[in-house]
Amino acid sequence: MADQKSALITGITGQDGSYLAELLLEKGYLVHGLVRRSSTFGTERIDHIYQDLHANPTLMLHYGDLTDGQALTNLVLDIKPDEIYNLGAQSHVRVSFDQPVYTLQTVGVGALNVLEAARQLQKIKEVRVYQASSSEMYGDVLQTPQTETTPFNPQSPYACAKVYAFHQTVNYRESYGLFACNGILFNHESERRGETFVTRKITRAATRIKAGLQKKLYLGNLDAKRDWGYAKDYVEGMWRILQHSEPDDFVLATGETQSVREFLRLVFEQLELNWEDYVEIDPRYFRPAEVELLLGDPSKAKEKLGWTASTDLRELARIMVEHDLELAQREAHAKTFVAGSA
Ligand code: NDP
Ligand code: GDR
Repeated sequence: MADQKSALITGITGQDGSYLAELLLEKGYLVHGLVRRSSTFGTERIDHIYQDLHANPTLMLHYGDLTDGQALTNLVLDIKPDEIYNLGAQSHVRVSFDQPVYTLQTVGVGALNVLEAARQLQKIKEVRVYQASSSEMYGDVLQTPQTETTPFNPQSPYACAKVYAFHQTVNYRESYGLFACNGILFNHESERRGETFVTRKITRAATRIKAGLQKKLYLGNLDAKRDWGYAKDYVEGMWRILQHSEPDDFVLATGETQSVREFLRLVFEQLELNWEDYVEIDPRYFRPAEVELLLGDPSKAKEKLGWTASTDLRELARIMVEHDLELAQREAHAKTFVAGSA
């Protein structure tokens, strides 16, 4: 198809990358994904859309790493995508305190490598770049709610690296006329969320407790407040950002904020359990510096992109609990089966 659009997604094996790949395939794109070589496949989130390489696929995976700029540029010049979505990152805030330099390399230098590759491609054809910026950049917030003009005040190596990537994205737009955009996304979760992020940690543990597989859940700061949405809604927003008539930066958020404690209550209540009977605080999950409150103002995205988050926290909790309960029940069944046959 001569007019078929193509896109490259870094971080395609992650939560957002997998939903974005599905969305772009539905829209008729030819989708390329960057995957890291590992001793295991690590493609669980995209296995259901994987296509046989020998059957004219619309999804193609390429080995690469954001820290290898030369290989990234070679790939981009080879596949010549119309759009690049840079979602790859060491994305765990707590872990970034343990691995600050590596986090900067993937999040900061990685984004710069993507921009450089796009700048080379731009000499041949127009390309649009989406940078996965984060509400973590607001850190110890200087203004509430946070908008596109709220100053950044990062509180972790991860957030500092994202601030660097944000400014480089604006810099490439202004210096080279690159169609480069930041989506400043507030927390978004799903049944595909990594299991060490707090929402999924809670839904996995609560459902395993319900199924008799676990007794306790250890957590850190329950008072932190986040603006939590559903990842599926947010990848639609990413796509809209790149379809806009001009390159710009947008906040994507729900406009509501809730504490970790409130999310706990919602999840355990759906399972007819009292969270206070199961949750204990373990200081190892505290962070050297904490972001206490995030609340986004998504007005600009609503006005210019027609985008709004359509899933509230109760519904998000319901979706995640339903998914994880089935997982826990399967796990419990497998255990009984093994015990029974021993
Ligand atoms: P995940 O942690 O689920 O996915 C991260 C992806 O990045 C994975 O595919 C991972 O590959 C890949 N990756 C990690 N390091 C490298 C590297 N060196 N080279 C290439 N790929 C790499 O993150 P999410 O899907 O939740 O988030 C997507 C992006 O959006 C991230 O940049 C994140 O920082 C940002 N963000 C996320 C928000 C959220 O609430 N989810 C909010 C705001 C921003 P592998 O599978 O091999 O580990
Ligand atoms: P966050 O997400 O740091 O906001 O970054 P996370 O779910 O890790 O933490 C949210 C809040 O919950 C508190 N918390 C705990 N967090 C974890 N992970 N584990 C615990 O046991 C625990 N107990 C309490 C945290 O202290 C924090 O306040 C996510 C990532 O997806 C980033 O990549 C993204 O940029 C931001 O969201 C927006």
